[in-house]
Amino acid sequence: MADAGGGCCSLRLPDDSLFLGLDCSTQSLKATVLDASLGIVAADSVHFDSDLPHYGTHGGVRRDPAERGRIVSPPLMWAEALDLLLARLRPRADLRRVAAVSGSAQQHGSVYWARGAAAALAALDPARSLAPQLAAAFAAPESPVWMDSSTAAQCREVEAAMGGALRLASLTGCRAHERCTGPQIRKMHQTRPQVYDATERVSLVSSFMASLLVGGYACIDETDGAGMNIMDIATRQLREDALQATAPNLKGRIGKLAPAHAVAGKIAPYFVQRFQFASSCLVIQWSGDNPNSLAGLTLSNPGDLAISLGTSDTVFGVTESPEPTLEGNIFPNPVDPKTYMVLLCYKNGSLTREDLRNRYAEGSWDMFNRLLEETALLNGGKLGFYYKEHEILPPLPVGFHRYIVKNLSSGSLDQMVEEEVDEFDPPSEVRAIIEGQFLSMRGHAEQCGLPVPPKRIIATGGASSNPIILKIMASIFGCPVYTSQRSDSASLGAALRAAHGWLCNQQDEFVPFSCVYSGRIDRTSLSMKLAVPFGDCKRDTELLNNYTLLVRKRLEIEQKLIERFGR
Ligand code: XUL
Repeated sequence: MADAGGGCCSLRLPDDSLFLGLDCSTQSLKATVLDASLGIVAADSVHFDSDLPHYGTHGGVRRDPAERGRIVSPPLMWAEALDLLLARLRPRADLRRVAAVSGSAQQHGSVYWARGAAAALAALDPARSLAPQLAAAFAAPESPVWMDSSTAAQCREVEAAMGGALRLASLTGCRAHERCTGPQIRKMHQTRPQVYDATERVSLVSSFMASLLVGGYACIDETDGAGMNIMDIATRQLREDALQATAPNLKGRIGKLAPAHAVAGKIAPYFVQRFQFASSCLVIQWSGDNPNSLAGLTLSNPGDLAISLGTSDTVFGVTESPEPTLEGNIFPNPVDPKTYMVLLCYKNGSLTREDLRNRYAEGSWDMFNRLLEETALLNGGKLGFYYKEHEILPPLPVGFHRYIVKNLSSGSLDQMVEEEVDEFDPPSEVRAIIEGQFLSMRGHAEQCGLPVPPKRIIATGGASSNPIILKIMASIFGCPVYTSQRSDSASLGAALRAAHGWLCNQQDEFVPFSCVYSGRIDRTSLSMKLAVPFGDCKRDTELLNNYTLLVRKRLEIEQKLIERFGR
């Protein structure tokens, strides 16, 4: 029997087994293969824009020139990427030894399968690749993805039908954000009824990929399912009222939900014959990329905060009693059915940082860092709000806004006044984007009930390799910052979840996630590195108090901007 806590566990993964984790993110499909002692055997990736240029994506997506805010990706591209990635992986990892595979995918995106697609999935011919066999399997050749912001009208309709934004958040885990799948499905039903009528099944990107692997429709997992506005966050069942508020005859098109640790099925004969997987290989439910990162970072203690600095910036932590708010998303914890994860998601992440680098630091990260180091902490009260994409948090359209906050030294919010300006000097612009992003994260994390200051932050994603950015993060949050040894925490998390699902299946009951890694963390890819220590000297405490004031001021200004420009 497994132990109940996070301590030692007598369960072992078979010595010669491998566990495959895939991550279908916005820009690429990645793979991480772990052996039974959690060492990384192989890792690889397929980059959508450069490896599959015939789909014409930029950053993995297509922006509709005819409809502002409509952002989509072709699901056929994800299927082709799976073939390509497995072909690349095969010479480097013995796929016959893979005991279980699981995956991670960008959250919220929806795939519309055409009538007859289930039959096509069940009859995949290993002599031909996936793409031509599935070309006719979609009722919509383009899937709306998490970056889409074209559903404002549907969001308001769903919220009104469900008794308001906050009530919807307390019932389903979040208000109707534009990227949430329910409003996206409603829009499909309203604006492209021929597509909705022709749809046999709706998958999330995660369950879409799992469906390819099992050769039939895989369930949506309860964690990623919480990003749809149709699942009851307490019972983890579809809600009749929310389904009705979304689209007619939806329940059958969604199918059943399953826990993230459950088996979706055995791997389909297509993959056995084409890539030499064992026919006993289990496919464990796929889930969203943020939940998989939580697993990959082995985040388990309240007070641990993860900040991922990628295409989207996300902030997440574990809690037993989540607070529904208008800002955050609550998802079931993918590796612990008793707890939840709270997530904040920003659309303006790395692409916006890059834009500011190009404008003010001659396109060079070295110069960007030099400018950060030349400028003082608190940036002389200069607050920047940079939205190159329509932002989710706060809900504001594209635009840059700059303010100088005066009298910060008064120590009192009442005496601090802000003046709007057109521009800062280039070094201050550079500091303002970085400080601004962290001030916003700190303010909103606190509002969602996540502990601030946290005990520690684990930083991941592309920009977490920038030590100067991490130093600013530590000063603003008032805690040490760690980095994970691996940048691909989502595919690593998926590989660990594959092992977890395999163990749960073998034991025929849920076993604690810690059984997968207990006693092995320090010797494996799961170990953390202290990137920025945090002292509690008087200077740091004073600085933290000043940042607290600046956070409050920033949230105040955000509200004013929402009143002026928000919808
Ligand atoms: C989370 C969200 C994004 C995507 C990015 O709610 O929309 O983080 O999951 O892939």
